[in-house]
Amino acid sequence: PASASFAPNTLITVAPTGAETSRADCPDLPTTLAELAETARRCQDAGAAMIHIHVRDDQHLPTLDPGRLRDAVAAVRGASNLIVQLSTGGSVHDPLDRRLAVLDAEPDSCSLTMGTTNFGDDVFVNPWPFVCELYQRTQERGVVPEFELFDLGQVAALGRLLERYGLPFGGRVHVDFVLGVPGGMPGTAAALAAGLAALPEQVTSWSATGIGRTHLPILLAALSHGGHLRVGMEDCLTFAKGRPVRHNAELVGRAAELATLAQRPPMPVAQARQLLGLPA
Ligand code: KMH
Ligand code: ZN
Repeated sequence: PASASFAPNTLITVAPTGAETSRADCPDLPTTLAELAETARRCQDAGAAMIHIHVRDDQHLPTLDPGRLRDAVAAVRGASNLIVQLSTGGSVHDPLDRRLAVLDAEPDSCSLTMGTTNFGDDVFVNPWPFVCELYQRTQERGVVPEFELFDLGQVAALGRLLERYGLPFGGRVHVDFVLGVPGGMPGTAAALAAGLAALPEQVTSWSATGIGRTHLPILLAALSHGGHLRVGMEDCLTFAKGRPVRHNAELVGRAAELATLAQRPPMPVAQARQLLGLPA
């Protein structure tokens, strides 16, 4: 099973921006298209193969504006070869129809969260009919989903989804555990192990990310369990105690070093496309 097999190399995904942090609180957060493009280039150089994108508007606020999403996809493709994954999670305030329309921007991949989660003081809303609708649209549009798992029940829900609608476009099933959200699974190795033990048999690869102070422990746990990595300022703004992250490439570079130390160096983009079932 995917949970037990050790991939030769490590897919590193960077999630550089997110929807929760304000530019005022974090001036180094990349929010403009130029910053996104520069981030993509530097993160690829540092070892990333995929980028998970949340877009901001001219006021640096989260947006799902269709034109802006298309521009972001073009900006990243112009600056790098990274696999482009758009967030369909958006922010907790985004309506479901806007989130479905993200696929119109024609990314390689999109995030697809497997259930509703309390999200700090907010609620990240993912009703089952929405999950099914979004999944079927990815199949129709030829977009490879990355299933986001914030809680153990969502792992079981993925099994139900795959049973009912079959495999994703490309035939591979890649999931990402997001641990440490207040309201979701805690950011512990034990929670990750429980998630891995529950994975449906169709899953072919997995990554994990820990939010906030769980970032580094979960990175190490993922490496030691043979998984892939997601890092970035969406998930973690502190590089070390008292030392903020200055650039996403720092987090990617550290992940690449640790993966190399674990004898699973960063996966080149071409190999990552194969892993995810994307055309060469
Ligand atoms: N911003 C969160 C509410 C995703 O990108 O798909 C949802 C999120 C998950 O970040
Ligand atoms: Zn996201």
